[in-house]
Amino acid sequence: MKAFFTKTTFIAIFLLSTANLFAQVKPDDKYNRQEVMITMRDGLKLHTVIFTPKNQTEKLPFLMLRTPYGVDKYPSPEKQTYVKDMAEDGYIFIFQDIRGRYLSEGTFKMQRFSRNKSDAKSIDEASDTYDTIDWLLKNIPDNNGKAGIYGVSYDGWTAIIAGADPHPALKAVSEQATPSDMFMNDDFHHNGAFRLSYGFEYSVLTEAAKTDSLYDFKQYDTYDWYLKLGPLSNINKKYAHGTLPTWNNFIAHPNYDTFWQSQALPFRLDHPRTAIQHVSGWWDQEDMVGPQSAYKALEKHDVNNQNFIVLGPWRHGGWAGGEGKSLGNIKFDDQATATYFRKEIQAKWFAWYLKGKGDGNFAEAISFQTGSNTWKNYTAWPPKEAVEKNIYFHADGKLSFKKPTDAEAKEFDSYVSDPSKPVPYRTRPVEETYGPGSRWYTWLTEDQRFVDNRPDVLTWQTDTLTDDVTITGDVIAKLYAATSGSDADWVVKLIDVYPKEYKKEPKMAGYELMIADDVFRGRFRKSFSKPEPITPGKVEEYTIDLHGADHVFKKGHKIMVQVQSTWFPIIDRNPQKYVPNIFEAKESDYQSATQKIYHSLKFASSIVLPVMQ
Ligand code: PG9
Repeated sequence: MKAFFTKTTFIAIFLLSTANLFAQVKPDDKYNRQEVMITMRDGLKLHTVIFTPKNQTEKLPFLMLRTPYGVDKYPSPEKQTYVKDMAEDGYIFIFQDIRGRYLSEGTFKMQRFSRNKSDAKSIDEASDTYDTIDWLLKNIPDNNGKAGIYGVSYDGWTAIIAGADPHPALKAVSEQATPSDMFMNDDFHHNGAFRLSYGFEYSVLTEAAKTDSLYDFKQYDTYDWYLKLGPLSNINKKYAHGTLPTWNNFIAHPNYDTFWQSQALPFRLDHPRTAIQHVSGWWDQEDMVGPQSAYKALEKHDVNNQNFIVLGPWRHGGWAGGEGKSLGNIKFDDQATATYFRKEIQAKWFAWYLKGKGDGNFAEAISFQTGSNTWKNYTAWPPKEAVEKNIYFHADGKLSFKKPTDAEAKEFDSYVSDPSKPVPYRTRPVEETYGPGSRWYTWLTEDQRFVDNRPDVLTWQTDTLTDDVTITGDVIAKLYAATSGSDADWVVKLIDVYPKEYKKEPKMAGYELMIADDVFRGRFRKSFSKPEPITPGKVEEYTIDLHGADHVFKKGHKIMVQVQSTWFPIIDRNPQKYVPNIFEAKESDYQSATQKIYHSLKFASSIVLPVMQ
């Protein structure tokens, strides 16, 4: 394992102004810095950095971030792009290393979430936040008795968990890209399909050492490494040797059992106990769904209207740094979407809930609609105005809002899926996730033409659109499919195809941009807890949640759907022969299979689109 700054470096470079990256205290800093070890209820101490304004003239709230990625190098808050706007307004900033990471004591446990409340000494991330706030209120003078918490991803998760069981002084939580359910979506699995490269590399990142570490692949293109790995059991046999608790949990819990369910936010959250803002990126390569599903879970019980959602054209954490005028090759008409979020949404929201500043008028859902590139306010998410419309697959690669008839030329299209030649999920080289030069951050915006001619990827597309088609809300694929094997993965991608000639930006002509996509592991079609083999040759219906979108397919563009059965190495290879636990599959279990996607009157595969009228 290579131990050096990895995710921390990435986050630091991204969030902080680079000139001040490793500066701790500078004469021109607007904040004083102190470092303390705060004692938790079980006696263990957490490393905490506290910044107070040098010329504080009023009592101020605390604004906290709790992270596994190391806080020691954070510069004065006005020099951190992410919180600069709030720093200029004045808060007492608290940055804390969570248990077992960097300079805090104790042992790290992935998403430590449910203490035994009958034991006064029992701890989790919520109790650690509670104890920290309690200490701050008593020990840091000139506070106004209120606290807020924010953060991206793991730090978003520590924020939402703090809010699920809050200290009474915790009034506002901005969870940004929290994972919500690690079996159904987010970092470790999607619909039961295992996120191999992320699952392995993140286990190493956080569990191989107390500080971030990268696995040393000794080669640049990890596609080859993962392919040569063979069956998943080789990770422990050859490399990890049982030392990574999270990897061991993947093996021990191949199905949606209580291990996964009891940590999933929809099972844990009841009603909002503080004001809460959820922030999600349309092209978040790690936790796009988490905030949407957490918002949904809380919204059912939001009697005091304190649950809000913000959706934007961002990658994972893209709103926290940079301007947000583009993502990968996609441009947003020169609009600084990330700057806007930080100044007009995040800063105003905290100012209202922690200081009573502003008018307190926040839309229920704020979304940057892609395609039209406009900010929208909605009174509900998904908005009630959207109407479900199926767009159907047809013979000859056609896609249309008309249902297939009996007179279609053929009932299905087929391809051979060979696990020894899996479709890369992004263009090679597939750099290690957080390694140097990695293009991981924008892969969801890559031009899908790179797989167009593969024989194991099927494509359907509409004629050129004569009017805009706006979709706002949840997108669902209804696939009727059969396999010659006894298990199969189904990857479905909804794509915006740019015109062949595109004067606005000539090099984007013909670009194939994914708008919604996901994978479904066939064994879970009836139950995620009790997988079942597929009967070879039998047509089955698969309902695949492709999640939210707010996008305009513009007049002159086309709508495309691609279907494939491998997406490697982000998703592990399905052996395509049913085995009880894929983590224990043998090399000989991996076999080719013929996949058929139906588009007949009886088996009319389609995508259900939330079309705005
Ligand atoms: N996506 C990362 C993560 C969060 C929570 C658990 C595991 C991974 C992150 O960016 O923090």
